[in-house]
Amino acid sequence: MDLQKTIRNFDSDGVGIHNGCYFGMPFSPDDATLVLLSVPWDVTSSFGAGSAAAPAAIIEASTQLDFFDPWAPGAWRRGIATLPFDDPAQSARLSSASSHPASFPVSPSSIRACSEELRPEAEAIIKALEGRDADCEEKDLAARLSAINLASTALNAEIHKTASDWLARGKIVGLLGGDHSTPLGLIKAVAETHNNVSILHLDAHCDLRPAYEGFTHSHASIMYNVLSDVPNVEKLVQVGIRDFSEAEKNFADGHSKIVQFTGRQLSENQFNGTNWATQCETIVKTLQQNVYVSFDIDFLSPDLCPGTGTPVPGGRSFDEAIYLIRSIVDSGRHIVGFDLCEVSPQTTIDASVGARILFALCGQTLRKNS
Ligand SMILES: [Mn+2]
Repeated sequence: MDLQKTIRNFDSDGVGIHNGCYFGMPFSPDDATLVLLSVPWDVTSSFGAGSAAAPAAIIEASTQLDFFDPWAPGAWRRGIATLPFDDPAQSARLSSASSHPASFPVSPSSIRACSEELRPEAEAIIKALEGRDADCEEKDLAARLSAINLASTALNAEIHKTASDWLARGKIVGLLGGDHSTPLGLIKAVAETHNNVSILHLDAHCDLRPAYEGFTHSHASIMYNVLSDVPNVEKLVQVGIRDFSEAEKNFADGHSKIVQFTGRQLSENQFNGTNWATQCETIVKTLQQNVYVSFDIDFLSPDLCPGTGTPVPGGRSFDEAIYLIRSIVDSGRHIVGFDLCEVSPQTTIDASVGARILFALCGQTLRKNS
């Protein structure tokens, strides 16, 4: 079915339909301009797990949305499709079928199952590191770590391949995590496809730690890994960060590609009379023509994401976040890909806010991009 026919047959003002797709939308990946890739994976979450449940919960919550977006009216009509991913029943079957946690390579249909099998291994490592399990032997620890690192590498390779295939077909790809380790393969694929790519990284954290807790693909290492593995990303602009180590701060200050706008700095400017629109303009000016948005939900104030693994006080409001994303497109720049990570649907607020951020990201991405 072609795009126009699909739209004609779809009642966008009707009751939300549970068809397994984000927003209950009717588009096939072939017809849509934007495809959404779900990665239900949260193996290395150090504090609170649960973001592996985000894609399913956001799909569920997203059918409640109304489609009129005043800042991107009708943009969804260019088509938003949901790439198939593992449902819980399928994961359970795969999980019981695999005899060892490290059943490689990870296939897209077993991401959640593999994540669930490896999490206890990761928890054992974290427990030992925190001194809560003194009996855990060194070699046991090393074997567990190696299993997790191998699986994470396989996962990222898989995502890179899937994303590259869709990008080669002229689609824009958005990714739904999972924890913040999940978008590395997509970022790589986007930077291989487009020139002049900057990353706008919205987060309470810098995620610049090399191999946090021994995990090479930790949620806390994503931007460190991007800078070392994806040299054609030309700029990393981090906004809203408010919980970071001195080592990360020094690393960022000494790195020619990194620009930071800390949470405190944004607040101070605001207290001194610089309005949010002006701050957004300043931020966006540091980005190149093609922008990849990496959105950690903990960028927002914790009341909007109470379930997320590492909530941090401060944080921006919902409209401030959307206005910043809108400013990218207002400036004539293009959004060439995005991810939304670390939504942990412990409450209805978490999934509902996640779904609405996702819809706004889709709307701005589709608004002027061509
Ligand atoms: Mn974060």
